[in-house]
Amino acid sequence: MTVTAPAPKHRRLRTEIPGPASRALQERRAATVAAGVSSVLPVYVTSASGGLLTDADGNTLIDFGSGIAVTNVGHSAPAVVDRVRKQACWFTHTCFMVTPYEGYVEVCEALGELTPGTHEKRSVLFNSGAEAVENAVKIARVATGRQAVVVFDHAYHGRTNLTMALTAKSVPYKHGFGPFAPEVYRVPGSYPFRDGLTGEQAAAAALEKIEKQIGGDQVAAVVIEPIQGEGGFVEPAPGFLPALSRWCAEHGAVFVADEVQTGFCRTGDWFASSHEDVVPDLVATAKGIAGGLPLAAVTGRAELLDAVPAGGLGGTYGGNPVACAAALGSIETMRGENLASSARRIGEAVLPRLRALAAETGVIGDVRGRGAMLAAEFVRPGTTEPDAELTARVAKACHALGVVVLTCGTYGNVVRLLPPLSLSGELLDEGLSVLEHAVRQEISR
Ligand code: PLZ
Repeated sequence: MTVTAPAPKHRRLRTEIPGPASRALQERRAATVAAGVSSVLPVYVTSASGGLLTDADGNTLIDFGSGIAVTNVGHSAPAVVDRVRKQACWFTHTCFMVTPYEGYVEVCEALGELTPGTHEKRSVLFNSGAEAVENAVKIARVATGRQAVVVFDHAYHGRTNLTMALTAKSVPYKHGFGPFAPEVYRVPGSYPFRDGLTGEQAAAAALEKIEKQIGGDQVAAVVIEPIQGEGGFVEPAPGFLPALSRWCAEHGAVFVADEVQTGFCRTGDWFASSHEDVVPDLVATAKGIAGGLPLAAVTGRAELLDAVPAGGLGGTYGGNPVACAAALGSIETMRGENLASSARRIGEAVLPRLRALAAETGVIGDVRGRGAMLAAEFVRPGTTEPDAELTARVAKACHALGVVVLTCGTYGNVVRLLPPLSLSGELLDEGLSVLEHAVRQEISR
């Protein structure tokens, strides 16, 4: 069967957003889908390509979210589609823990090459980012024989019991879901816009807490997002990550980089840790790894991963062959099209425009980000007081005009941009114009 998917080239609104067909689906959904799972913008998607989502009413919307930093190579990259199609014809599953297959090994080989550092590495595959982070902690505990895990303010690491404990924000991620896993310690991170500290100062504050409240010889792992994602696209001040990484090396603790959102060319490099030449002991990856199929990994020092005895790591679907095929197609696309440089070009186009918008309007206190992981933090003019209400209105106005933007941040006051790295300059420009219009419109209300 040959399937040809629609490939529109322009944003086009045929109805209000969401339109009648999406609204009808939303009604059906309410009667059957749990209320606990919500959607940012309930337009029901029928196809997606070239950075455009087409919905059930025939509207086409510019995608500045990439399904939360997943479709870095686009929604249906040819190399991903071809390899998935072929793999699905040959076999969909055997379970790597029962009878293995080459795709899993190939993905681990690629991860060993692409993640920072030239030391001997091993990888293990899972289904989701939370599972990867949780397993990184399991590995660190076995390898060190210690239990304490250090995490940071504004951190997001997932929704399983252990990763909820690692995540900072209560509502909506943790509220009512306790008790949480023990031996998790939270310390301040580095949030230059809000703490005004240099990277060295912020690291000293965090390390003092760790040494006084836990003890350097008790720490199994320090788990950190090199740029925080859900917590507000917070880029630590230079020097912060290297200082933590050095401290881990000196104290026998495992430095775990959660690159679930920052990985796979998103920040203009294969991994955000490389920006300051940090070489994590373990790297957790997911999202962008497989062009939209569920796959995740822990990659790191051979002696750490191999410390867990056979049978200690795994799962029925971890490293599913179709997901591995998608990952190989996605990595091939990133390499072939040099998507890291595309991400840098996106950043270079977007940052000056966001800065100009900040200067013009006074409602954006900080513009930040790297590559195609970009953000504007909304505040009341002249202060650092978060303006979540304006942020929500701006996002809503963008949605109504056919541009999918996401918000984030502990205070809900950050608009984040995560376009597919393959997005055309024309659509990027158009989406940004819509965002600028939305901000001007909402502040003049
Ligand atoms: N670590 C850094 O960003 C997922 C979650 C959205 P999963 N971020 C989006 C939501 O509301 O659930 C994420 C992340 C970082 C871990 C995760 C978890 O990855 O694949 O969602 O489990």
